[in-house]
Amino acid sequence: MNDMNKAKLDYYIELVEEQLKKFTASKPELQGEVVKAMEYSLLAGGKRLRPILVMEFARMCGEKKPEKYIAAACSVELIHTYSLIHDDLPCMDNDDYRRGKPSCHKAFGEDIALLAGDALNSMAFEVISDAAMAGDIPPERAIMLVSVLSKAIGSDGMIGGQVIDLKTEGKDIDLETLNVLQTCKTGALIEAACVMGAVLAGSFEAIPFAADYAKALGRAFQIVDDILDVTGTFDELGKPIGSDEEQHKNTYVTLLGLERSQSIAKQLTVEALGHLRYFEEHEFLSQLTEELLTRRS
Ligand code: GRG
Repeated sequence: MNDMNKAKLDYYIELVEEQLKKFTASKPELQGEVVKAMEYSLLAGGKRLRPILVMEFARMCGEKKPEKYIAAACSVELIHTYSLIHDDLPCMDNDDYRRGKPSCHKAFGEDIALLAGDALNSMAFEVISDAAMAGDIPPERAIMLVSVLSKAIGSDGMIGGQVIDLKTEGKDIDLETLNVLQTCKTGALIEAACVMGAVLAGSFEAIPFAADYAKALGRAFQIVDDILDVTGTFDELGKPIGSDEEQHKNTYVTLLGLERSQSIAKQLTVEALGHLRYFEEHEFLSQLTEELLTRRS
């Protein structure tokens, strides 16, 4: 990534971090424990990819100041963080570490971690509706955001993907089933983020192009995630490696092997870059998309 785009990435990340701090800072002390748990997981780092996608799509779709949508963009990070907290719970993947720190339930207990995830989930929709009520987003666009986001994370989206994941552990599945699992579990939220950017900018004709890009990126992203679970280190990933194999998960690597997975991720990245050509100023996102293929965290 060139220096200008690196500076832009850093700027976006800074905006996201500042906004996430505001979400929990304004909460009362009475429910202190759950707020601390929300804050702990929200501010534990992470690439902040999803809110960046929202803002960048809004910008590429003609919004001169995508920063003004920072709160709505972060709604997707609230959902992402909730999904990570719940995914780490003993009844799900039972992971002790996340983003280099003890996972939320290890730090706060299962009860509080479960509730922190629930509260982040509702906060995402509170944030979007509050932005509309404050006049920051036209109401009809806010309704569309709620529609896009809620569909992406329900039983036809993220939750559905998690169910397929749980129910196919230790069983042989074919590539088609793995693709459905991925599309729901990882792909749906990434697609929602890209589409939400187009919606925020009022560029409804761009939605199919944003969605096509997101589908290719989302699959490449998951394949790289599977590869890193085998080739990464604890320091890079902030969690133990080899957990997919330990839990008998179906992944692109277990199904296709490392080499073929790498080659498909590359192919999908090229496809994603092709979809970006619809957008005039796509250089930043093109570079970010390429970097995500070779990421180490
Ligand atoms: C249990 C509600 C519930 C949902 C579970 C999305 C999900 C479904 C679980 C999250 C765990 C997981 C491995 C999802 C696959 C998607 C993925 C690659 C997540 C990691 O996203 P990154 O790399 O994480 O963007 P950071 O830490 O950078 O934000």
